[in-house]
Amino acid sequence: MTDSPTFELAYKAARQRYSDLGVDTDAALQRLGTIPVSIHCWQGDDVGGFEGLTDDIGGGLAVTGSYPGKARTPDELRSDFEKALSLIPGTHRLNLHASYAETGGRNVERNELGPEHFQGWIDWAKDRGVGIDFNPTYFAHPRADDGFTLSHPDDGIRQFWIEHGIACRRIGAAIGAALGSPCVTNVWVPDGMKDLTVDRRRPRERLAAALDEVFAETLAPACQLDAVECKLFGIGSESYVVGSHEFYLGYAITRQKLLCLDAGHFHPTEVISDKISAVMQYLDRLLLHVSRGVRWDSDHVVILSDELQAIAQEIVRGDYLDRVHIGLDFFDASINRVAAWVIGTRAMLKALLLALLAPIDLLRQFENDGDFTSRLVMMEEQKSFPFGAVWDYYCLKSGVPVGTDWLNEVRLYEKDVLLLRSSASAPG
Ligand code: RNT
Ligand code: ZN
Repeated sequence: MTDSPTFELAYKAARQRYSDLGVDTDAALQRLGTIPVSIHCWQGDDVGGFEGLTDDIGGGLAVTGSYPGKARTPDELRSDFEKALSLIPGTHRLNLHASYAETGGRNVERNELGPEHFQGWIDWAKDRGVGIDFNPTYFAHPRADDGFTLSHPDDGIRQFWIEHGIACRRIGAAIGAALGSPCVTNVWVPDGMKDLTVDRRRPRERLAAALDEVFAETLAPACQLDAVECKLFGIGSESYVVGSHEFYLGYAITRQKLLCLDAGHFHPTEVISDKISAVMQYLDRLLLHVSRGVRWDSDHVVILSDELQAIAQEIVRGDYLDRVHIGLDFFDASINRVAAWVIGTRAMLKALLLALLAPIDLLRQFENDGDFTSRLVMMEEQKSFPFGAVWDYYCLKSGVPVGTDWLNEVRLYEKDVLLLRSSASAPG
């Protein structure tokens, strides 16, 4: 087994290699430690939530796999999430959906939800020093069954969903106030059509008007920030999505909202990394749903892919770390769910570290000089720089397992906790 002094030694050598390129590894690690990743609660229970309204999550979302041990209660979910946090370096946030309300067994309509239904989450977060972000839930509900919510042609149904949005912003504000850190409340609606539609205009007019009602109340940005998330298509909304990219880009700019870019919500060869510096010309803040689409918006667990590295590079190189909120959005039920959180979040942090370690001054100089040969050589050579030694050292210093050691802890947790969860032992 590699011991701590060996990791320290490896780091020392790596620090020297990087400093030869003008890169300060200590500064990079210090910066990395200040970047929160908003980790989505819904990887822990296959986007189930605790309302029990439907078996099907709807909304054109699909979670595949039946790995044992999914969280069935808020306490189980919090315990699993804490296990994941203990294996991830840094201080991060929880991204919560309205469908994870704790109503004490009572049926509370979504338009009647209040901060009191999230007190358990708030107390827990306060205790552990994590921030919370929030999302109204516009799916997994009988009134979302026909695929329309905020743009629904029926006034009553539309009004119900408007009230849900209003309620969720107030919950977000209460969360932000309680935790002393702004809660980003992100609106995503599934609204769209499976087949060709003859009226693309009116649903969009209704959506814009409904959103204006949702956002009518002024809430302190120190507590609550609004985001809107676009999408290209979903299952059952292949031909038309009301809240498309152009729709929400225009909405976010004109209403001064955050735009949410989900990595899986564009054409398969389109990447969000290239969109960051474009939309940031016009927006104050951006929210990312870092995901991994495989052929479609499949929400695979995030890995250290080229695109993930490009996303991190764009955030770092554009100097956007204080204006871009990094959230994760994936759900895979075919592997251990705690491991999925750890894999995805560690990958995100690795990508950020790689970006922080790039000899960007040198690369910029090559580019400005028109020396594209040196630029390409440096980009390639830096790939085999001892990044791993810096990452290992960061994990060591952060008090989390180095390398694959974290999996042993997940395996133990699986044996002692997750595998004991079966339908027979469902808590009352
Ligand atoms: C759906 C959106 C949305 C959801 C979550 C659960 O395509 O990406 O962000 O994944 O709200
Ligand atoms: Zn998303």
